[in-house]
Amino acid sequence: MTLATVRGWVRDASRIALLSGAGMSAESGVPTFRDAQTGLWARFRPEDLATEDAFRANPANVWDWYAMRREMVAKVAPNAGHAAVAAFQQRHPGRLTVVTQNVDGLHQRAGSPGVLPLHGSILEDKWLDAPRPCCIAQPPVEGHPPRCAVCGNLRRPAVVWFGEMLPVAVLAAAEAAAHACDLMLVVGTSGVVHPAAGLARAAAGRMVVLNPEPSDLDDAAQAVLRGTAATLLPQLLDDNP
Ligand code: BV8
Repeated sequence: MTLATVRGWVRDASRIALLSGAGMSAESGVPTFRDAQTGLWARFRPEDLATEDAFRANPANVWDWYAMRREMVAKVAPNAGHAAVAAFQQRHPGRLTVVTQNVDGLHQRAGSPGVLPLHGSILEDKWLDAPRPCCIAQPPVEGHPPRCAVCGNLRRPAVVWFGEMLPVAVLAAAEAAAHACDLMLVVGTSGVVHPAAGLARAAAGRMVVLNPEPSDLDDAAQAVLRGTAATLLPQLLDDNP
């Protein structure tokens, strides 16, 4: 299928779901997890660090990994792909829903409304164990990680770790968007992580993969556009006939 065909599908679609992964933010300078196996995070395997067990075993190590990523995310900006999606949403209120696996907040910073963040946010923290009155009574003591001065409860990144449930309401809204859409654009994901990747296969409408490389979702797609988010999305979402 060509870009022109998919542009026609976008034009004809009344409800579009967009599922994004780490590749959506690659052109903003955020390494993807695939790159992590070779790139900046070569020394860390996300699956080994992004778990509650890893955090409990070595809170400082995991906290510092997230602090480094948070610092990096604070320095980057949304790219032309994020901007094209947000602009389309502003021109066509309610017609496109963003469901993201990313924790970097770049869709939100680009101005996309109603983003469904399946895996939470790297920019926020929460208590590791259910907070007690002492945890709420005063600010946590600074540290790697910060902790409650009284009971020692730790702060942790407000992301969904491997082995943790996704936020129920966010996942339900994402599933509803997939089931209601007549077109799903799957942008920058290897399709390896579940249940997020399953949303692409649950799309009621046509499913289109946008990815410079083959992905685990290509076989289920009605079209695969080999290209990057910042190149393809402005071409797909520009409203021109
Ligand atoms: C759950 C937040 C169950 C953290 C993330 C054993 C035990 C428990 C669970 C499992 C298990 N085995 C399997 C599972 C399921 C597991 C899973 O899927 N594992 C994988 C590794 C097989 N899933 C879970 O654990 C989920 N929870 O199952 O709970 C449960 C049920 C009941 C009760 C209790 C529990 C939770 C999964 C969420 C994990 N958290 N993120 C953090 O960020 O640190 S996932 C994390 O990795 C990212 O958020 C992202 O979603 C994922 C990486 O995937 P991608 O986004 O696809 O990124 P990737 O680098 O892989 O690919 C990038 C793509 O972009 C590539 O295709 C590339 O070609 C492309 N690209 C590159 N440049 C560009 C581009 N595309 C476009 N433009 C470009 N410029």
